[in-house]
Amino acid sequence: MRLDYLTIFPDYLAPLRLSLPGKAVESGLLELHVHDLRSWTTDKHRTVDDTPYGGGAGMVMKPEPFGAAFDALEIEPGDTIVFTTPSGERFDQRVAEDLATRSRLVFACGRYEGIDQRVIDHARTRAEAREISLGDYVLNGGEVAALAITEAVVRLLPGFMGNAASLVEESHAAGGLLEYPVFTKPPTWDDRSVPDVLRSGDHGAIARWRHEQARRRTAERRPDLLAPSALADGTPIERAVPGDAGELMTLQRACWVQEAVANPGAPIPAFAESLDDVRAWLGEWDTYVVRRAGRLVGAVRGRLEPDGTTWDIGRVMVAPDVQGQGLGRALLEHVQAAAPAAATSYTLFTGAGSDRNQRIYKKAGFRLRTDLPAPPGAVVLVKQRSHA
Ligand code: JD8
Repeated sequence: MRLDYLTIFPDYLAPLRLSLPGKAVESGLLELHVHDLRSWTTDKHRTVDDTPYGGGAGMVMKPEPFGAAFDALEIEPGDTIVFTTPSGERFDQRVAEDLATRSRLVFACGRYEGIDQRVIDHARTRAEAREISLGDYVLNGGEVAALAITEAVVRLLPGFMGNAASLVEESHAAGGLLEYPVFTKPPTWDDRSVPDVLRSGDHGAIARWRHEQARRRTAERRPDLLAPSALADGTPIERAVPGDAGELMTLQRACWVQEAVANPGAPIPAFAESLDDVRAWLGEWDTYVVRRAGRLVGAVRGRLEPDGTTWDIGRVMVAPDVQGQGLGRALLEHVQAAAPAAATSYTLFTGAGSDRNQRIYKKAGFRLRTDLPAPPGAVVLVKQRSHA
């Protein structure tokens, strides 16, 4: 990837050479070019700004230097010009992942009151042009944003980060949760000990603990990052609590009575479970419920398998009298969105004879996997998680 920066403060971008490992530049993975915009001025004062048409405070950056710079840098259609600006699209991990697919980014860093609009309009005629904001606060120029965007993008380039696995776990990847708490030696410091589970060697328990910690942190600090918590009609999708066990048992019996009648004698755990059984699994699964008029009418559960990367989905349940309204699909989407960042695939079981359910899951992107073990009378469907 080639990175160009147009700025009137080239020294501001000197940290680029410190923060991006030199070996990435030496290996050719990265090409960095910082340009002083004044190189493309033509007057003796090297003027880059002028008073705003229409009046108002401050100065506006003139279009000519940018135009001359774009020509000199030979910017072409396959390039991407990034204008950092408070009025741009909000920069986040998804934008970083998108920009990381480009072969060349040219950062146009404004100052003063901003860049003459005709520069942006011109840029759109010769390349992809993106106006990107670092966040909802006002800086004095675009260089800080260019540095932040650069770091977030470059670290995603294949081969840049030594341990690619750490990229997968990161919280803001694919709409994930906040980071879980991390610990290192010594085992006790300031009379504070590292959680026992992290020293247990039980990778499944560790993954579940980390997921729960991340969920708790996210719910406390950034509930907006949690999976969409409502149906299209505004009905909330809520986390089940232990007190929901009775209604969940009733719902699952209602949902499976049809299957039990259709398949006499078939083993249907969901139909046979007691209230204590439901209470038990409620403590092990992330379970989500939907209520209508105070009645529990839909539920779904998910949990991370011991491998730490497979999100196990189960008990997609919709009360028989409200089926056919898209509630099952919404619950299935919700439980996928709620999967932890570490999850790379989803898996679920359904009745071997449940053609309708299998059609629904296949339509949702799941694929039948007859090569994988399944409980008696059931089949496995799997879906790879897309990080789009
Ligand atoms: C580029 C000039 C200053 C902005 C008058 C203050 C990004 N998230 C962000 N906040 N601020 C910027 C940003 C600010 C800039 C320029 C980016 C060029 N300014 C101007 C308008 C109001 N002054 C940014 N990315």
